[in-house]
Amino acid sequence: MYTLYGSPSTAGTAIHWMLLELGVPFALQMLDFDKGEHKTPEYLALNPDGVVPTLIVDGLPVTQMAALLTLLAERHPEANFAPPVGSPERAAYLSWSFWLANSFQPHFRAWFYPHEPAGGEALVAVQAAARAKIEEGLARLDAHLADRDVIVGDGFTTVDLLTTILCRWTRNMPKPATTWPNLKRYLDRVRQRPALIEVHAREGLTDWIRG
Ligand SMILES: N[C@@H](CCC(=O)N[C@@H](CS)C(=O)NCC(=O)O)C(=O)O
Repeated sequence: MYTLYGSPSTAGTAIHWMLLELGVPFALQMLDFDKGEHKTPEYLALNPDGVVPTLIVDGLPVTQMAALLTLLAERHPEANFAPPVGSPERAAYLSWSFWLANSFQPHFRAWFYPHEPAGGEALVAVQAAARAKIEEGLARLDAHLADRDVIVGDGFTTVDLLTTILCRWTRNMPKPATTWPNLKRYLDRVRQRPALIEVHAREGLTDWIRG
């Protein structure tokens, strides 16, 4: 039994979605950011960064959205959410996972929390730079998807799940991911997945899922 600490429409949503895809039992602790529930000493003992998600796995807290997706894919190999170790697609799977988490995702942190790198100054400049890097990344994903239905191999993997969640975060940005035609085609297909529709319903999210 897993316990997920999340909050609606966050990186926690990715793990919530993955757990629903897998159909495994889990308990859900939704933290109220407005009440600072992610900054209490009890929660900081689980996740020292004071962010979501945190997943309790076999009694121990595990953090980082991308790591958790890969871990869950490994723990439930029958669901085929990651190419097996040693398979031809494994290198591309790891490369895209790390690019999304290490190179692409941090620009979203800068976009949504521009005071962190700027220290309260130059918020506009930080957001402009973050926007440019996010749009550059979206263009790369769009080009990659020109002749493909998924990011890696032939089946839906955690790389697609991560890509979709990050694209969702652009929905209120000046140039959302759906502006790019290949990405739109891809996201329109992913948005039909029952578990993604279900996680929107469970987190009370009504925007974006219907296009
Ligand atoms: N690198 C972390 C980032 C997680 C993250 O930034 N989570 C955001 C929500 S999407 C959060 O908890 N923000 C609350 C805060 O920073 O106070 C991960 O991938 O898990």
